[in-house]
Amino acid sequence: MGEGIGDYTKNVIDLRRHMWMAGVEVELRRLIWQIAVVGKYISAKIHEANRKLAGLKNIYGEEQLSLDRSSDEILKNQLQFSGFVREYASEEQEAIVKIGTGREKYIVTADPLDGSSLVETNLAIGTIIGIHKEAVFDTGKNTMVAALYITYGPLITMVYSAGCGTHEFVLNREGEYVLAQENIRLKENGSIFSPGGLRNEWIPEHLRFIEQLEKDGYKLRYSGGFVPDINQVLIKKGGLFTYPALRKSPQGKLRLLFELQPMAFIMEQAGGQATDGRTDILSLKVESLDQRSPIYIGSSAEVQMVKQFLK
Ligand code: AFP
Repeated sequence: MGEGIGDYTKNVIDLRRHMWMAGVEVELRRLIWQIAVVGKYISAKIHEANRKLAGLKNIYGEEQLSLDRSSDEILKNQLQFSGFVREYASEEQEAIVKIGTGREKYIVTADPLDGSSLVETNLAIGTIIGIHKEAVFDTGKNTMVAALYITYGPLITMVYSAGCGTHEFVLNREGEYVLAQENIRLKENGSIFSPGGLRNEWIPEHLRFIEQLEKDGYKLRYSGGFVPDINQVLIKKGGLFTYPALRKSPQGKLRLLFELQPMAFIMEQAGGQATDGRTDILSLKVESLDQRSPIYIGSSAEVQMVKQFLK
Protein backbone atom coordinates (compact mmCIF):
# COMPACT_ATOMS: atom_id res chain seq x y z
CA MET A 1 0.00 0.00 0.00
CA GLY A 2 1.27 3.53 -0.71
CA GLU A 3 2.57 5.61 2.22
CA GLY A 4 -0.40 6.89 4.20
CA ILE A 5 -3.10 5.06 2.18
CA GLY A 6 -3.21 2.07 4.51
CA ASP A 7 -3.81 4.39 7.47
CA TYR A 8 -7.44 4.86 6.45
CA THR A 9 -8.22 1.64 8.24
CA LYS A 10 -6.33 2.80 11.34
CA ASN A 11 -6.07 6.27 12.78
CA VAL A 12 -6.65 8.74 9.94
CA ILE A 13 -9.82 10.70 10.63
CA ASP A 14 -11.22 12.56 7.64
CA LEU A 15 -13.43 15.64 7.86
CA ARG A 16 -16.77 13.87 7.45
CA ARG A 17 -15.95 11.26 10.06
CA HIS A 18 -14.73 13.92 12.50
CA MET A 19 -17.89 15.99 12.20
CA TRP A 20 -20.02 12.85 12.70
CA MET A 21 -17.99 11.95 15.81
CA ALA A 22 -18.28 15.54 17.06
CA GLY A 23 -22.09 15.32 16.82
CA VAL A 24 -22.49 17.99 14.13
CA GLU A 25 -26.02 17.74 12.72
CA VAL A 26 -26.21 16.01 9.36
CA GLU A 27 -27.18 18.95 7.10
CA LEU A 28 -24.48 21.15 8.63
CA ARG A 29 -21.94 18.33 8.19
CA ARG A 30 -22.79 18.04 4.51
CA LEU A 31 -22.68 21.82 4.01
CA ILE A 32 -19.28 22.19 5.68
CA TRP A 33 -17.99 19.28 3.61
CA GLN A 34 -19.23 20.84 0.35
CA ILE A 35 -17.58 24.15 1.22
CA ALA A 36 -14.31 22.38 2.06
CA VAL A 37 -14.44 20.72 -1.38
CA VAL A 38 -14.69 24.18 -2.97
CA GLY A 39 -11.30 24.88 -1.40
CA LYS A 40 -9.78 22.39 -3.85
CA TYR A 41 -11.37 24.18 -6.83
CA ILE A 42 -10.24 27.61 -5.60
CA SER A 43 -6.73 26.26 -5.04
CA ALA A 44 -6.73 25.04 -8.67
CA LYS A 45 -7.74 28.55 -9.77
CA ILE A 46 -4.87 30.07 -7.78
CA HIS A 47 -2.38 27.69 -9.42
CA GLU A 48 -3.91 28.43 -12.83
CA ALA A 49 -3.45 32.16 -12.22
CA ASN A 50 0.11 31.53 -11.14
CA ARG A 51 0.70 29.57 -14.35
CA LYS A 52 0.04 32.88 -16.10
CA LEU A 53 2.49 34.61 -13.73
CA ALA A 54 4.99 31.89 -14.58
CA GLY A 55 4.81 33.09 -18.19
CA LEU A 56 2.80 30.02 -19.19
CA LYS A 57 -0.30 30.56 -21.30
CA ASN A 58 -3.27 30.04 -19.03
CA ILE A 59 -4.93 26.80 -19.94
CA TYR A 60 -8.17 28.27 -21.27
CA GLY A 61 -6.95 31.49 -22.81
CA GLU A 62 -10.23 33.16 -21.86
CA GLU A 63 -10.14 36.55 -20.20
CA GLN A 64 -9.41 35.56 -16.61
CA LEU A 65 -11.92 36.81 -14.06
CA SER A 66 -10.11 38.29 -11.11
CA LEU A 67 -9.33 35.43 -8.74
CA ASP A 68 -11.61 36.68 -6.00
CA ARG A 69 -14.53 36.98 -8.43
CA SER A 70 -13.96 33.55 -9.94
CA SER A 71 -13.61 32.08 -6.44
CA ASP A 72 -16.93 33.72 -5.55
CA GLU A 73 -18.59 32.22 -8.66
CA ILE A 74 -17.31 28.74 -7.81
CA LEU A 75 -18.51 29.01 -4.20
CA LYS A 76 -21.93 30.45 -5.07
CA ASN A 77 -22.57 27.77 -7.69
CA GLN A 78 -21.62 24.97 -5.29
CA LEU A 79 -23.86 26.39 -2.56
CA GLN A 80 -26.75 26.96 -4.98
CA PHE A 81 -27.08 23.21 -5.53
CA SER A 82 -26.17 22.14 -2.02
CA GLY A 83 -29.78 21.96 -0.85
CA PHE A 84 -28.86 23.57 2.47
CA VAL A 85 -28.40 27.29 1.70
CA ARG A 86 -31.22 29.78 1.19
CA GLU A 87 -29.10 32.97 1.02
CA TYR A 88 -25.51 33.80 0.16
CA ALA A 89 -23.69 36.97 1.22
CA SER A 90 -20.21 37.63 -0.13
CA GLU A 91 -17.63 40.39 -0.17
CA GLU A 92 -17.83 40.08 -3.96
CA GLN A 93 -21.62 40.61 -4.16
CA GLU A 94 -23.47 43.93 -3.81
CA ALA A 95 -26.31 42.40 -1.76
CA ILE A 96 -27.41 39.16 -0.15
CA VAL A 97 -28.35 36.71 -2.93
CA LYS A 98 -31.29 34.31 -2.63
CA ILE A 99 -29.90 31.01 -3.98
CA GLY A 100 -32.36 28.42 -2.70
CA THR A 101 -36.09 27.83 -2.48
CA GLY A 102 -36.26 29.84 0.77
CA ARG A 103 -36.87 26.73 2.87
CA GLU A 104 -33.19 25.76 3.28
CA LYS A 105 -31.73 25.92 6.78
CA TYR A 106 -28.68 28.15 6.39
CA ILE A 107 -27.31 31.51 5.26
CA VAL A 108 -23.63 31.46 4.24
CA THR A 109 -21.33 34.50 4.35
CA ALA A 110 -18.04 34.46 2.46
CA ASP A 111 -14.85 36.29 1.81
CA PRO A 112 -14.09 33.91 -1.08
CA LEU A 113 -10.43 34.86 -1.46
CA ASP A 114 -9.08 37.17 1.20
CA GLY A 115 -5.65 38.60 0.50
CA SER A 116 -5.93 38.11 -3.27
CA SER A 117 -3.52 41.01 -3.78
CA LEU A 118 -0.84 38.67 -2.33
CA VAL A 119 -1.23 35.93 -4.97
CA GLU A 120 1.56 37.27 -7.20
CA THR A 121 3.93 37.28 -4.21
CA ASN A 122 3.21 33.58 -3.57
CA LEU A 123 2.30 34.35 0.05
CA ALA A 124 -0.49 32.37 1.71
CA ILE A 125 -4.11 33.57 1.26
CA GLY A 126 -7.46 32.21 2.34
CA THR A 127 -11.23 31.70 2.18
CA ILE A 128 -13.37 32.77 5.16
CA ILE A 129 -16.88 31.33 5.71
CA GLY A 130 -19.62 32.05 8.26
CA ILE A 131 -22.72 29.82 8.57
CA HIS A 132 -25.83 31.38 10.09
CA LYS A 133 -29.22 29.92 10.95
CA GLU A 134 -31.23 33.17 11.13
CA ALA A 135 -30.90 36.51 9.31
CA VAL A 136 -27.38 37.91 9.46
CA PHE A 137 -28.40 41.42 10.57
CA ASP A 138 -28.09 40.56 14.26
CA THR A 139 -25.21 39.64 16.56
CA GLY A 140 -22.97 36.69 15.74
CA LYS A 141 -23.86 35.21 19.13
CA ASN A 142 -27.51 34.98 18.03
CA THR A 143 -27.11 33.80 14.45
CA MET A 144 -23.88 31.84 13.94
CA VAL A 145 -23.81 28.03 14.06
CA ALA A 146 -20.43 27.39 12.42
CA ALA A 147 -17.42 29.01 10.78
CA LEU A 148 -14.43 27.84 8.79
CA TYR A 149 -11.41 29.13 6.93
CA ILE A 150 -9.18 27.53 4.33
CA THR A 151 -5.51 28.55 4.09
CA TYR A 152 -3.83 28.20 0.68
CA GLY A 153 -0.19 27.93 1.68
CA PRO A 154 2.57 25.32 1.30
CA LEU A 155 -0.23 22.97 2.40
CA ILE A 156 -3.95 23.53 2.04
CA THR A 157 -5.41 23.46 5.55
CA MET A 158 -8.98 23.92 6.77
CA VAL A 159 -9.98 25.01 10.28
CA TYR A 160 -13.62 24.70 11.33
CA SER A 161 -15.82 24.99 14.35
CA ALA A 162 -19.49 24.02 14.59
CA GLY A 163 -19.71 25.06 18.21
CA CYS A 164 -17.93 21.98 19.54
CA GLY A 165 -14.29 23.02 19.57
CA THR A 166 -11.91 24.21 16.86
CA HIS A 167 -10.21 21.62 14.65
CA GLU A 168 -7.57 21.68 11.89
CA PHE A 169 -7.45 19.47 8.79
CA VAL A 170 -4.82 19.11 6.06
CA LEU A 171 -5.65 18.26 2.45
CA ASN A 172 -3.59 15.17 1.68
CA ARG A 173 -2.33 13.81 -1.65
CA GLU A 174 -5.45 11.69 -2.05
CA GLY A 175 -7.54 14.86 -1.90
CA GLU A 176 -8.97 14.08 1.55
CA TYR A 177 -9.07 16.55 4.42
CA VAL A 178 -7.52 14.58 7.27
CA LEU A 179 -7.46 15.63 10.92
CA ALA A 180 -4.23 17.37 11.93
CA GLN A 181 -5.25 18.53 15.40
CA GLU A 182 -8.60 18.67 17.21
CA ASN A 183 -9.87 20.81 20.08
CA ILE A 184 -7.11 23.39 19.61
CA ARG A 185 -6.78 25.41 22.83
CA LEU A 186 -5.00 28.75 23.08
CA LYS A 187 -2.74 29.32 26.07
CA GLU A 188 -3.52 32.21 28.43
CA ASN A 189 -1.01 34.35 26.49
CA GLY A 190 1.31 34.12 23.50
CA SER A 191 4.48 35.71 22.19
CA ILE A 192 3.60 37.10 18.73
CA PHE A 193 1.51 40.00 17.49
CA SER A 194 0.23 41.16 14.08
CA PRO A 195 -0.25 44.97 14.02
CA GLY A 196 -2.34 46.08 11.05
CA GLY A 197 -2.49 49.58 9.58
CA LEU A 198 0.13 52.35 9.45
CA ARG A 199 1.87 53.24 12.73
CA ASN A 200 1.47 56.97 12.11
CA GLU A 201 -2.30 56.52 11.73
CA TRP A 202 -2.80 54.65 15.02
CA ILE A 203 -4.75 56.37 17.80
CA PRO A 204 -2.51 57.12 20.82
CA GLU A 205 -4.06 54.45 23.07
CA HIS A 206 -3.35 51.77 20.45
CA LEU A 207 0.22 52.98 19.95
CA ARG A 208 0.85 52.75 23.70
CA PHE A 209 -0.56 49.20 23.72
CA ILE A 210 1.70 48.05 20.85
CA GLU A 211 4.72 49.68 22.50
CA GLN A 212 3.92 47.71 25.68
CA LEU A 213 3.80 44.44 23.70
CA GLU A 214 7.17 45.28 22.12
CA LYS A 215 8.58 46.13 25.56
CA ASP A 216 7.30 42.76 26.81
CA GLY A 217 9.26 41.02 24.03
CA TYR A 218 6.39 40.01 21.70
CA LYS A 219 7.64 39.28 18.17
CA LEU A 220 6.01 40.99 15.18
CA ARG A 221 4.47 38.55 12.69
CA TYR A 222 2.53 40.20 9.81
CA SER A 223 2.06 38.93 6.25
CA GLY A 224 -0.76 41.23 5.15
CA GLY A 225 -3.03 38.19 4.78
CA PHE A 226 -5.75 38.06 7.44
CA VAL A 227 -6.21 34.27 7.14
CA PRO A 228 -2.56 33.16 7.49
CA ASP A 229 -1.92 35.82 10.16
CA ILE A 230 -4.89 34.60 12.22
CA ASN A 231 -3.96 30.97 11.52
CA GLN A 232 -0.49 31.61 12.92
CA VAL A 233 -1.94 32.85 16.25
CA LEU A 234 -4.25 29.81 16.42
CA ILE A 235 -1.65 27.18 15.49
CA LYS A 236 1.00 28.80 17.73
CA LYS A 237 -1.75 28.62 20.41
CA GLY A 238 -1.39 32.23 21.48
CA GLY A 239 -0.64 35.82 20.51
CA LEU A 240 -2.70 38.65 19.09
CA PHE A 241 -3.86 39.88 15.69
CA THR A 242 -5.08 43.45 15.49
CA TYR A 243 -6.34 45.76 12.82
CA PRO A 244 -7.20 48.83 14.88
CA ALA A 245 -9.23 52.02 14.57
CA LEU A 246 -7.17 54.50 12.55
CA ARG A 247 -7.32 58.30 12.70
CA LYS A 248 -8.83 58.48 9.21
CA SER A 249 -10.94 55.33 9.52
CA PRO A 250 -12.19 54.91 13.10
CA GLN A 251 -13.87 51.59 12.12
CA GLY A 252 -10.58 50.13 10.87
CA LYS A 253 -10.44 48.11 7.64
CA LEU A 254 -11.79 44.61 8.16
CA ARG A 255 -15.42 43.61 7.54
CA LEU A 256 -17.46 42.54 10.58
CA LEU A 257 -19.75 40.07 8.78
CA PHE A 258 -17.37 38.46 6.27
CA GLU A 259 -14.02 38.46 8.11
CA LEU A 260 -14.33 39.19 11.82
CA GLN A 261 -17.39 37.18 12.94
CA PRO A 262 -16.13 33.84 11.51
CA MET A 263 -12.65 34.29 13.02
CA ALA A 264 -14.11 35.39 16.37
CA PHE A 265 -16.37 32.27 16.40
CA ILE A 266 -13.40 29.99 15.68
CA MET A 267 -11.04 31.71 18.12
CA GLU A 268 -13.58 31.73 20.99
CA GLN A 269 -14.17 28.00 20.43
CA ALA A 270 -10.40 27.60 20.93
CA GLY A 271 -10.51 29.48 24.25
CA GLY A 272 -9.44 32.80 22.73
CA GLN A 273 -11.23 36.14 22.65
CA ALA A 274 -12.13 38.77 20.05
CA THR A 275 -13.12 42.37 20.68
CA ASP A 276 -13.32 45.75 18.96
CA GLY A 277 -11.45 47.06 22.00
CA ARG A 278 -14.54 47.38 24.19
CA THR A 279 -17.23 44.93 22.99
CA ASP A 280 -16.91 41.26 22.00
CA ILE A 281 -17.00 40.92 18.20
CA LEU A 282 -19.81 38.35 18.46
CA SER A 283 -21.87 40.82 20.51
CA LEU A 284 -21.69 43.54 17.84
CA LYS A 285 -24.90 43.89 15.83
CA VAL A 286 -24.39 43.69 12.07
CA GLU A 287 -26.22 46.68 10.53
CA SER A 288 -24.86 46.48 6.97
CA LEU A 289 -22.86 44.15 4.71
CA ASP A 290 -19.88 46.50 4.46
CA GLN A 291 -19.78 47.37 8.19
CA ARG A 292 -16.19 47.44 9.44
CA SER A 293 -14.82 47.18 12.97
CA PRO A 294 -11.50 47.46 14.76
CA ILE A 295 -10.37 43.99 15.86
CA TYR A 296 -8.20 42.55 18.63
CA ILE A 297 -8.28 38.75 18.49
CA GLY A 298 -6.19 36.01 20.09
CA SER A 299 -5.27 34.74 23.54
CA SER A 300 -7.23 36.13 26.46
CA ALA A 301 -4.40 37.85 28.37
CA GLU A 302 -3.53 40.11 25.41
CA VAL A 303 -7.18 40.85 24.63
CA GLN A 304 -7.87 41.72 28.27
CA MET A 305 -4.72 43.87 28.27
CA VAL A 306 -5.80 45.97 25.29
CA LYS A 307 -9.15 46.70 26.97
CA GLN A 308 -7.20 48.39 29.77
CA PHE A 309 -5.40 50.61 27.25
CA LEU A 310 -8.59 51.49 25.34
CA LYS A 311 -10.76 52.16 28.40
P1 AFP B 1 -6.59 42.36 0.13
O1 AFP B 1 -7.71 41.35 0.09
O2 AFP B 1 -6.87 43.62 -0.63
O3 AFP B 1 -5.25 41.77 -0.20
O4 AFP B 1 -6.48 42.87 1.66
C1 AFP B 1 -6.19 41.89 2.61
C2 AFP B 1 -6.79 42.39 3.93
O5 AFP B 1 -8.14 42.67 3.76
C3 AFP B 1 -6.58 41.36 5.03
O6 AFP B 1 -6.40 40.07 4.52
C4 AFP B 1 -5.33 41.84 5.75
O7 AFP B 1 -5.31 41.51 7.11
C5 AFP B 1 -5.39 43.36 5.54
O8 AFP B 1 -6.11 43.58 4.34
C6 AFP B 1 -4.02 43.97 5.40
O9 AFP B 1 -4.23 45.37 5.28
P2 AFP B 1 -2.95 46.33 5.15
O10 AFP B 1 -2.41 46.09 3.76
O11 AFP B 1 -3.52 47.71 5.35
O12 AFP B 1 -1.98 45.95 6.24
